[in-house]
Amino acid sequence: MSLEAPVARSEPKTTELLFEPIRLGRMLLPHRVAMAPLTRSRARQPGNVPTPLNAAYYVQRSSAALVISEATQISMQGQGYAWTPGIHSREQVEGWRLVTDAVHAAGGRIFLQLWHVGRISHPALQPDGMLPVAPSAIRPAGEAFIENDRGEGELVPFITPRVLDIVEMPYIVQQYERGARHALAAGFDGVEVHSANGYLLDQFINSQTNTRTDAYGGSVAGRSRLLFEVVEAVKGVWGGDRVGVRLSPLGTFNDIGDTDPETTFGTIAEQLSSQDLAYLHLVNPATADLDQGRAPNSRALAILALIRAKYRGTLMLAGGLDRDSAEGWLRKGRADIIAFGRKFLANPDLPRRLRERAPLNADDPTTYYGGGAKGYTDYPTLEQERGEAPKPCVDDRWR
Ligand code: 8OZ
Repeated sequence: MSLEAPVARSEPKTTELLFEPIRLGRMLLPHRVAMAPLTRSRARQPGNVPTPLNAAYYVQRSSAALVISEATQISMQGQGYAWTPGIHSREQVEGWRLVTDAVHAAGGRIFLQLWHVGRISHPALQPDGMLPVAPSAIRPAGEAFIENDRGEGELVPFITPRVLDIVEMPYIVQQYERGARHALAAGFDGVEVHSANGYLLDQFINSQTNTRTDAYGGSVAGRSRLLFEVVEAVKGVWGGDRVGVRLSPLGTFNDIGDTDPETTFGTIAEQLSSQDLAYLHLVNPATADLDQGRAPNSRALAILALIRAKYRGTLMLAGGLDRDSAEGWLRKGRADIIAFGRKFLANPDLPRRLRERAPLNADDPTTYYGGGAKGYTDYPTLEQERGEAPKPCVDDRWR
């Protein structure tokens, strides 16, 4: 018999950064595979209220390091697409409570994304058929997704928005503050301020959509004033360590653009750095390149490096990455956490699949927006595929 102490047998230790724990504010995330915010347009009508079906969808994905909810309008004025959920009514708060309770019971963590679309809307979605609001009266190219008289989704051309008067600005900030308070009441772990993808805060930030000559336009300080007022108000509700901010430097979605994005977003990143936030979340400016199998363009890599240098807190990055490129980008120090959107949509157990290098389900773009359980809660886990667990028995009766 050996006199040596028995060697403890354990699983081989992974050295992959994707599966290393990381601190986020006051939470300890078990790994670095987050779920990106994804618009799915399946809130109950009327009232844009989250449902048990929505809770089933989120709980299926609760093994994410952090779930970030779909963009959620903070007011009727802030809505820009049919059937997206809100966080401004009592019913919506109660609906979100179903989601947060289910995610927490499954051991997950979930932030709510606070959303005001600004000009990316239409009178058909606005209270009393009013005009959408924006920093400047500039009509976006493209079409709004509304519900028509037959209750179907329909695309209609955007219209020219109404300019926000400077006296209205405190009321915009109050909408975000109320949304933050409601998110707290609904049981979330924190909030992400949606300041990306051409919506209201991004419309103020980008020079192409903001031609104001008052305190909310002009210099980067002026164009980012609303964002920082919102961050201050939301921090007042949550504390900085439970607040994230999402930006999309070099973004063009929703007809947005800036004449000097390096200065604009570099300056904002530097100023966000002293806010002691939970994280800064970037939409990867190289997403289109990566989606098309190309190397990331040099301007995208350079602005990422610039923001990484200016922002000293935790950086989350979303868009276009797969398992190996995500790991590679973490190793290169380009980000600390990787958020996956389309891959999480189609693979409820994505962290496990990535860890095991299991094949991934393909996502179905025809069921991204609207509808019920199909293309929403019926993507199988590995266990279900292998017949080791019952198929998801969620159907439209949940609505
Ligand atoms: C796609 C369709 C509708 C909304 C975003 C909230 O881009 C969105 C969105 C994306 O941030």
